[in-house]
Amino acid sequence: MNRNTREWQELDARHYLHPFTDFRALAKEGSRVITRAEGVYLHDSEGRQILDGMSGLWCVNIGYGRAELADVAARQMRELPYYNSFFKSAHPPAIELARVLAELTPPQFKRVFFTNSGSEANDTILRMTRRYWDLLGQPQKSVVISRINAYHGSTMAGASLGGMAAMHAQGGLPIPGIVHIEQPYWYENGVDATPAEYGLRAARRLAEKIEELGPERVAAFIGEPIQGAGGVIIPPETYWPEIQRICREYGILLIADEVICGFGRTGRWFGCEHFGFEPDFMTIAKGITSGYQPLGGAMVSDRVAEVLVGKGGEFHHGYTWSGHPVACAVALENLAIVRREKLVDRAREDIGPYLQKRWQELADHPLVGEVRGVGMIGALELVAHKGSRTFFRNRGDTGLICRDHCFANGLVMRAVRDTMIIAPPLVMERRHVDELVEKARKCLDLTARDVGVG
Ligand code: PXG
Repeated sequence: MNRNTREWQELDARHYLHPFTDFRALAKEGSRVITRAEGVYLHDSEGRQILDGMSGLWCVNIGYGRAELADVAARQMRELPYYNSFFKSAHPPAIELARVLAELTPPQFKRVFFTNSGSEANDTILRMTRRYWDLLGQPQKSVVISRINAYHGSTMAGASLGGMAAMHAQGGLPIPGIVHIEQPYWYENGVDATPAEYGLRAARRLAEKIEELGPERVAAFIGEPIQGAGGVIIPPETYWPEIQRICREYGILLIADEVICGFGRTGRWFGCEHFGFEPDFMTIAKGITSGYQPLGGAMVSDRVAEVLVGKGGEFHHGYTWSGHPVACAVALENLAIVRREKLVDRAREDIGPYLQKRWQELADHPLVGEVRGVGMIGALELVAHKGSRTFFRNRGDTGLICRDHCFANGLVMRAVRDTMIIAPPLVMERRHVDELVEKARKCLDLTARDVGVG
């Protein structure tokens, strides 16, 4: 596998269809080929070093190059590379991981259903939710309420649960029985209110939608504690407690999609603990293995298990790789490292607050309308006029310009429309945070010059 950049790009353009990509445009431009990584740095085929401000895709929480994980994977492949959990079978890595997850998750969770991704976990949860109400003799309770601009994956159910208009426009989505309400995006939607007031207003959209549909038809509400792919939308602190109150008032299930927030990103093990609510299901993936193996899961609360397990009957659902032994063994070692190195406490009390303090310094930049963040996640809203909260006319163009400057200057910072977002590895040191913020400022300057702001 020793080719030069040009050769990689030609083969890539000819044979490889990338996710979320304009195939034709990329084939013309050529991909950036990442060849190796160490700690918090990526290295590309041109020998350039790039600071990874996104932990891969929100997942490499313990950083790259951890030999312990490679060793565990090799050992597991020699001992038992594969066996399934269908037909009354099981194996130690999956059982052990299920036990550890019961320990790490909030007290209402003691059971997990393994998948290979967050998308599959959300498909699983949608089916479990409907089966739950079915078993309770209320099959008409089948509608799931989600939010506009949510991201819950790319399978048919995942993309339907998500609220991305561009995804819905391709392939006849959403599938029936899924509806969307306003997202709790104070900076865009709450100009006339304090964050606290707006949080309540946004949460009450759920009650309005339930009343409109009829509570007897509504099965569940799903939300990311913080919307990641939607642009790191951090709801006001009044939002989640009110959502929980409404779910309880109407007796509907509450699903927290913890694919990004889970495993320490916010400075708590799970985002619901940061915001103080108790979901009935949690979607998990990404940080569970720090990306060293594909793995996801649906955490099932006791309330749901009482019915799904308690009432018996086969649940006709599962994947060949559900609870894959190598993925589970790697997850166990990854979680042991997160615990041993106290990475969650560190995100809450040490490196997280340091990142947030330095990140906030960017608020004085003429392009930056809002700086937000918590733990090891953050966002900058780039705007045309910060005083009047005026967005750019062609939303998205400025974000792309800034993102390209970041790449050219050795930093991965993602753009969602004109929102610049970061979710760096939890193992970052202060010097890495300093480098990230300094590079971000430099790229904001370059962007401001290009778009004529400031
Ligand atoms: N839920 C959430 C909250 C996610 O962020 C998924 C589900 C789906 O997980 P899988 O493992 O099926 O990808 C995700 C994934 C982006 C981006 O552009 C984010 C994700 C995936 C791809 C791109 O920020 N998150």
